[in-house]
Amino acid sequence: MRTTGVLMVALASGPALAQEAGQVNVICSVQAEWCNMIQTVFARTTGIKVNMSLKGSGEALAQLIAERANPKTDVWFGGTGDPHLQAAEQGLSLEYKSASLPQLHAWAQQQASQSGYKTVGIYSGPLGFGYNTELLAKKKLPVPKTWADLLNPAYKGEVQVANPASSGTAYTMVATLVQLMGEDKAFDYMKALHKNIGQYTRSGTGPIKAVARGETSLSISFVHDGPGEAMQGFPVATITPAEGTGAEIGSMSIIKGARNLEAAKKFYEWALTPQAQQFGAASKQFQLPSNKATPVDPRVPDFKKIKFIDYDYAKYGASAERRRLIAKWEKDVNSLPR
Ligand code: S7P
Repeated sequence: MRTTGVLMVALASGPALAQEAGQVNVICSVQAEWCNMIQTVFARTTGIKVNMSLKGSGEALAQLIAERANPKTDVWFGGTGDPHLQAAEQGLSLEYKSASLPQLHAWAQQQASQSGYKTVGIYSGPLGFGYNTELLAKKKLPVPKTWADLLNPAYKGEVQVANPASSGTAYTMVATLVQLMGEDKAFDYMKALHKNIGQYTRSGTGPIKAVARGETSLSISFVHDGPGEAMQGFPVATITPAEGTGAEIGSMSIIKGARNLEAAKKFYEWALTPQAQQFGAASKQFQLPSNKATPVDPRVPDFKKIKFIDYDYAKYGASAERRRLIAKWEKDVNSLPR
């Protein structure tokens, strides 16, 4: 079923309730089309108004820390799992055990249990490379197949990745490399890679959009963000590195002190249903949904074909570790000339 088909069925399946059942304030960390779709459908089917603000994972966590004394957010939907774990550790999110937990994949349940049920997995997606097929061919550059390939001097200025201080995607890269290579070698690697970086962007989704639009040849990105760009007609493809890679566990948390707690719980429960989880693919975003009963779109990356590291979500989602690695990246990598 195509995008509009799923949306039309969802809108037709519930009565258009008057906006009298309250409201819920949601920070949404997936891309705009998905956020807009769930905002519309949830409001239409429950009568609860959704005040939605769009923010990447790193920025969302910064906002929640800033509003800790007087929370304005009820639910944080989506975004990489590490900052959700940090929010849990810092007491920013509320313990809540959904009755739907047994319906979720083990990785989503594990995200919940290791946070003390202060967050839950809603999707997963692998980290890899995006590349512009036309630009690489025009510049006679090879498609990188490994992390090592990205150090090819021919890629000087051709690679974009986000800044780990502002982006959960880029932090996933740092944590992945540290786990894959060991910390010293990973930092040597990132120093070498720095020479090939044209730009560190603020948001994690920026680099693959830049690749798609021909502004740069290569990106380090979540590979599930590739097909949506290709569906718009851009010459973009993705690959995961042969040495192994990490995956995010996109998560959702209810905020401690939520002013609209009942509405927040309704939104949270709804977001874990297969019906709601279909809106990812319906809005051209191809993460693997966490509910085992959600139909999986064929454009979702095939996890069985990807070599994954055994990502330690508890360790790399801990505040002290994230702060330490980001500070080290700023000092040892970002400060170097390019
Ligand atoms: O498709 C959206 C996505 O890649 O973006 C999310 C996240 O907001 C990225 O945040 P950063 O800007 O902090 O990197 C991912 O969870 C999601 O898969």
